[in-house]
Amino acid sequence: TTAQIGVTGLAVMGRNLARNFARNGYTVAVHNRTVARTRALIEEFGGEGDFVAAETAEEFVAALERPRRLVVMVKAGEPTDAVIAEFAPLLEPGDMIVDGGNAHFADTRRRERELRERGVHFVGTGVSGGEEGALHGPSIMPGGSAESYESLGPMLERISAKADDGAPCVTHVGPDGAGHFVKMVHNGIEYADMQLIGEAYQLLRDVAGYTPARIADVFRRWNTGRLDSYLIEITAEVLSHVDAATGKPFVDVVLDRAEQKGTGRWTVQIALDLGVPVSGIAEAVFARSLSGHADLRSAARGLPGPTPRTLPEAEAAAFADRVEQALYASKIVSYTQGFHQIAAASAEYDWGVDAGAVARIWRGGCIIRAAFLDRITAAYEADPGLVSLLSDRDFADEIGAAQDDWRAVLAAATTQGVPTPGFAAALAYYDGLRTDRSPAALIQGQRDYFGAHTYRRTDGEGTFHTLWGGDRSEVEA
Ligand code: NBP
Repeated sequence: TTAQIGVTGLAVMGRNLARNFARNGYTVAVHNRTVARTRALIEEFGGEGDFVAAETAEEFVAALERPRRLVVMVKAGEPTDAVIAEFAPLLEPGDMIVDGGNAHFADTRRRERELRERGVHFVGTGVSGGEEGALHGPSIMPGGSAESYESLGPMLERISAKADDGAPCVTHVGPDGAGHFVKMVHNGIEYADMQLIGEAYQLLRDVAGYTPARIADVFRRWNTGRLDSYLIEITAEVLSHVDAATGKPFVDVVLDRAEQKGTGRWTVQIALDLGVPVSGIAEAVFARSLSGHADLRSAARGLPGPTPRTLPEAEAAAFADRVEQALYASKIVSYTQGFHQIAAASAEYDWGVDAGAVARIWRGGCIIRAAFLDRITAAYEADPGLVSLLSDRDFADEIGAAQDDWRAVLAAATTQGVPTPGFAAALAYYDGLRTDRSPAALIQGQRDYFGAHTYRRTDGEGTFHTLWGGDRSEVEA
């Protein structure tokens, strides 16, 4: 037998991806460092399609038709390098290694360069949607050479999620690390979305005085409108769930310390390097971090705050509507920031990423899938050179219509002591961009005062310094 594709690394993701290929009619070679996993896959799911079980790297490579397509689904980091080191000597020019793990894009760039020297295509590929996505159709974000996409594209399109209009959720994102970069920003946006939803929940609870079950109903209603999305849907499910042991709302028995695996942190680290303000994503990462500092939190427990006061029932429903406006406006801002980061990296690394296509392939098979993404695609289709999502007329109109409520919600949050770093950062970004004159002028003055760092003037060309320690005359620098 010759297999059209091979998957090595058969933990949850690899196993399900291999099954997905097999269920779509491909013959799939399967391999795992620990042979027991390979045997278990064949035993449990061998009937689902044509699998070729390989116990050694040599058997695995020999089972693949040429040019070989070899998908690596192992733990990101050193395991990926170990697997590449094991397989690369067995491959021939034209073969393809598809890394479907959550690799750092800089690692992907390095691996692609190294393998290119051997004539092997390295295709760093973002795969979103977790275990279920891998089995039933993920959103797939492949990088690498255009030539490799010609060979892989049709197979990836077959196994990918399909959006509501039937379009496969996969596109060739761009060369080398572009796919993994876009996957990383996807995860960063996911952090921001979750944080914003969390803040909306907290406001409905503490300001509107709603129970979790009632908040679930509010989210269900929102899910029929412009916020229609997977995350809003599962939020309603989680909020309406009752703990069997105690009979309490599930959300009240879960320890409030959020964990993270690191792609959100990468997004922020890299944004800092690129000089892109992704404040919404950063606040989401920091909020998780803050929640985990049990020592700081217990030390702060006695600090004074406002007297808790919930709204009278008659005002609560109107407040909930305002929270929807604030959530939607903040969401527009966090996507604006994420797409800015993708555009900045695309320019820096010469990737030529099509932002509209990225929004299109996030419409299915991934955690941030949402009706809203159609709008982003439309915005970039209307103007491929769009500087910012906020400069799209429709988004600008919507955020303009939301702004009074957005501000009112933040005012209430501040007065009542409900932390809303995501909503607040989004509004500060919006106002920071909108403003005619920012205090950056003053900062330039301060920098020139203490460090002779110079400044430019609003009324002409050139760079200047004021002799602060002398007669305060201005000199050309
Ligand atoms: P894990 O990330 O838990 O990795 C386990 C796999 O890596 C096993 O097959 C293991 O082999 C293999 N492996 C390790 Br660990 N070290 C190895 C080495 N030195 N040489 C060869 N193989 C090695 O699996 P996962 O949760 O299925 O995720 C796979 C990839 O997909 C990861 O990069 C992950 O970040 C990414 N991802 C995961 C999700 C998700 O929802 N879980 C979603 C999207 C992307 P063994 O069986 O011999 O120990």
